Amino acid sequence: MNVPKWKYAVLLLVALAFLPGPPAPALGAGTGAVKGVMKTPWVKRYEGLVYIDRVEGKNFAPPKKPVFMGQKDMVFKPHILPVLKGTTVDFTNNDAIVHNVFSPPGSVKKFNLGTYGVGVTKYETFSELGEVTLLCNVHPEMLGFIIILQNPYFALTDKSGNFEIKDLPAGTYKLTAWHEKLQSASQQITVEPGKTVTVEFKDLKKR
Ligand SMILES: [Cu+2]
Repeated sequence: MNVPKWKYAVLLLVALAFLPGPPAPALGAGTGAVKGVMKTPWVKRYEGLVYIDRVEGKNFAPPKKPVFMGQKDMVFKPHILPVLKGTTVDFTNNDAIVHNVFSPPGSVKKFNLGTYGVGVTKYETFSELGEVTLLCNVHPEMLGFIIILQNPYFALTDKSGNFEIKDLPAGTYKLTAWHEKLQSASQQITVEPGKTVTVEFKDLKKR
């Protein structure tokens, strides 16, 4: 019997189509972590922020709902708010007195919400990467920060400067340490699947 070669090829393809595929990857496969410490006494008073500058080829959608930046007892809460680019922040005045939230020059977004009373809601959307300082025209002691980021891979430090970013897709990244009292510093890291890279930020210079 003389079977044409192409018929064997078709049979092979049909057979391959019915073979079980590779097992589905376990949750979190292809991801690693980075942990470390920001070595500065400042972290006892104000937390630092460590983040991945950029994850290439990915677009991270901001949350659909506004993220809250409260004002309570003349303090911005949270003190530092990291958000994804495009996030709308809700500046509802949940204090017992009026506030006038604004950002000074040097912030990536300049805005002034005017003086507004208890329970009044004001919104602002942040579409540019970088740092926004929050001040209040009524209370000079009020200070807060919004840091606008490209991706959700960031972590605030604890009071000892420790941080950990988990579930990071494997790859090489620029990792940046931010602190309100210090100049930012960056280093390159390579994240491998299932592994944790350890880094240290030290000798950070005062702003
Ligand atoms: Cu105020």
